[in-house]
Amino acid sequence: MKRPKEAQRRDKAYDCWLAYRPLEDSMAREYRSICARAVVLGQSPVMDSAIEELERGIRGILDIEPEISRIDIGIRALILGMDSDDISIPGKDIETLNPEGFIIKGLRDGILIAGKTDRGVLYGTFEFLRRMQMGLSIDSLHFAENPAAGIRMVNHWDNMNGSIERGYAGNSIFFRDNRFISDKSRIRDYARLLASLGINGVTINNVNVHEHETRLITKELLPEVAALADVFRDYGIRLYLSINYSSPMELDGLDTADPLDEAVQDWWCQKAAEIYSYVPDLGGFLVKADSEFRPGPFTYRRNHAEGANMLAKALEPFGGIVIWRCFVYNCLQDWRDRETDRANAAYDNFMPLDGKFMDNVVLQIKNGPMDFQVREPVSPLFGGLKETCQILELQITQEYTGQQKHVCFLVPQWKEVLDFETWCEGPGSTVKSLVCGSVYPQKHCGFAGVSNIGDNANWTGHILAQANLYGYGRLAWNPGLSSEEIADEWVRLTFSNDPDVVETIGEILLKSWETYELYTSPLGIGWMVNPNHHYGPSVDGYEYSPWGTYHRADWLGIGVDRTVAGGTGFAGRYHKPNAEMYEDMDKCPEELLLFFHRVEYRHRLKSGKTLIQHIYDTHFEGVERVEEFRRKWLSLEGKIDKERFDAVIDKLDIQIRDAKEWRDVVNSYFFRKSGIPDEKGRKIY
Ligand code: GCV
Repeated sequence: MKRPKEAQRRDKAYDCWLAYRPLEDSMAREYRSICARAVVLGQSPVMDSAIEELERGIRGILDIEPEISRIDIGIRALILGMDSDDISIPGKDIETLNPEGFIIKGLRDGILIAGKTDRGVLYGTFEFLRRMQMGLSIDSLHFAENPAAGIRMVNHWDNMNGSIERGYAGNSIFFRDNRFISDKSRIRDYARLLASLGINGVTINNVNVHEHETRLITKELLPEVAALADVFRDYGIRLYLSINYSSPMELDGLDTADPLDEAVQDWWCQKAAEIYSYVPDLGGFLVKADSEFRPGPFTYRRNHAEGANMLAKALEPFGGIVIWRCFVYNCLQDWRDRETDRANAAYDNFMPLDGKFMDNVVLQIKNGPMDFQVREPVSPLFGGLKETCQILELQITQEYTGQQKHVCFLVPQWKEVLDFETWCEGPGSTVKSLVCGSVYPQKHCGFAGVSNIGDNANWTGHILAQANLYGYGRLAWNPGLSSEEIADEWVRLTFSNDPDVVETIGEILLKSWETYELYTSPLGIGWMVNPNHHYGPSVDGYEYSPWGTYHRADWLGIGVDRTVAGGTGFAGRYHKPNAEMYEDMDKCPEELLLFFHRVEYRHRLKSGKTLIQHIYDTHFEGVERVEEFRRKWLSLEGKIDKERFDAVIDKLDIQIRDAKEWRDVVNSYFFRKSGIPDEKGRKIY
């Protein structure tokens, strides 16, 4: 039975990293002397959100009620200031800020939190509260920060019937029964959570836009879209809509959606004017076209630049952008065909179009060339595209990484992607610098993350999965943060500053992705999941299917030859020296060996083990590590509240059971294929 809303609100985990717990007295004393008074210079709804947050934070962390005043009367205080014609912020550091940056610094009479805009002040306020909650010394509060990139958005795959595609934490917080949910209080709480990380954009509906969602851009539903945009606007977040490329046909009976057809172009121009009359600051459209049965320009023999530019022209007068996904591949492949390689698809579709997109079109590129697997190489479009606005798409929701039943902290995976050296302009051309626009400066750059939240009382199903949303937001703000720093912050804010808690949960988080990889699909080959829902092992689940996701295991070996010399040529899509590294089996990083090469079971890896023995060993080790997570978690009993303590144990029990299933299915499969026994004589079925 669903719990009533109020009970959900009282769930210990509901406040996530914004719970604002009392700080130990020794640390609190120093802060109290400043935070008893706050002077607010500047007025706007976003400033109001900052004040409300500040009051809430000070009340919770310091147990005092701050006095808020609108004039600086020169007594010791916290000063929140938005730079404007009437308010001048002291010092030169304000000049170093971009419109979303902030400074925090000590003044003779207190602490100043300032930005050039109200959003800067809001982000600065959250940062101040974060540091205070972590018990950092007040003397350390002297710094300026700018976000690394302009687009920092979250994509929801929510459907209007309330379901969420690949959602593992309940139903949508926006929609129910093909209507908008009228109580916006939970959405407001969500906007706070996002703003606390510096997220500034949100698409509310699934990229697979079905019948009801197609109507989001009609008069009937635009007032509701506008009401939602109002909630997010107060937290500096712009709303975006996923649209159906065939809207002119589906909504108004046009006989084509051809982007070069004048009637279609006019239709979109008028539609844009109508949409912006309801939501004047709509961020724009997100488009999945010609992918997994969604309509797109290919139907009319037009390319994706023609398709995207047509929409971009319609949005341009209103300052809107078109975010166009590169997840375009043939999902009706013949598994017998060894030449077509899904890994090549996005690159082959989009590279020839580099430089042909308008500057309000942004290509959204998944981190890997396949589809959010536990391990993939980086998409070669990063470093390939030089003249096109681009953002990196990461999947926060754990579709292929344990579906929020397994702990799998994805920040270490994302860090590997961000730190990947593409060599497109020599050393330093990392994915991080590309998506932050410092290698090929473009008008737009940044990040999109597929949301992992739902209406579950704790938002994410598994409490430890909150760390993925937190980590995504922090990396989108500053991709230079390390996994360790992010884990440390999250644990301190969410649970406690107690060193045992910080160390134990930090260790579980930081080892969890590697652990998940150990007991699932080996060495970069991916998939091996049950079709459709994608949970649990089925080694041949997609092997004889049209989806282009094969491992090609037989009695001798496994892996896909993607070399230029004898395979599908994917390795050659990278710049040197990456192309050479992937091409050569001896140089290829072993964690990606089976992605790039076909390897015999008796082949010896660098560890000296054969491939088959590696598969057996890692699958046994993966389960042992999850059992160790459980033991470690038990050591925290009494140090964290019982509600969250028990909830995580329940999830770890499920993870142990299902990791064993993975271990036994995968090991048995390869034992039966190869006939080679485990050297250690362990039980294989
Ligand atoms: C929203 C994968 C998922 C689909 C998802 C698609 C996409 O294929 O399984 O559910 O569709 O990616 O990213 O568009």
